[in-house]
Amino acid sequence: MVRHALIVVDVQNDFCPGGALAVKGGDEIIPLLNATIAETDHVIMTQDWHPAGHSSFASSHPPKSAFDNIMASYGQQTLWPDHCVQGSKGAEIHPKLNWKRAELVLRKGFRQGIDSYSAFFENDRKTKTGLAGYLRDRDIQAITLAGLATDFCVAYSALDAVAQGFQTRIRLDLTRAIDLDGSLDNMLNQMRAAGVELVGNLP
Ligand code: VGL
Ligand code: ZN
Repeated sequence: MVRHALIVVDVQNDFCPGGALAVKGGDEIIPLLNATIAETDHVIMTQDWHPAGHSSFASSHPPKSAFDNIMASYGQQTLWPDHCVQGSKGAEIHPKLNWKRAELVLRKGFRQGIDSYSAFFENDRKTKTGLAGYLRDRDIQAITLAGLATDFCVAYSALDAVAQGFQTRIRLDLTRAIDLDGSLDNMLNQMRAAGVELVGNLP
């Protein structure tokens, strides 16, 4: 029997309508996500968790604006509105999500100078979050990814998961995208090429 976990990425207030970095329809996925959580043995959630003044915030790089790019020490970095600040309401997991069954809540993006889209490696592509080791220690070989946003944190996590040898599926119907400058098509193509199984459809 292949042991399997559902990884619910960043379903936090700030990524839902009304939040600081709202993903269109971000909260629409919650009812079906809850039904899926209820029938899954092992549930892991991630939580984007930035210190105030984080280096991924446009406000830390005047006169830059949100959605501009900068060259960070580790490469290109998109700048975002201030979001998911540690301890804020916006950083909380959405109250309608059934978070109680989460066996692990993995926080990421907590280092001042590095962003982390992926649940496995930070944006320098070297710093590990520890998730691969956790999954291996628990004999989990297959994962399904859902959550926000399809083309950033979910896609980066999926690409790292296959590269780490996990059997990896993404439930597109349980994600919603930011779609910045073609990022959705670009990441869907990269995931297909890498061997991520794409299941379901975006609206
Ligand atoms: C995310 C941009 C910045 C995400 C997080 O969860 O997809 N996107 N921080
Ligand atoms: Zn973030």
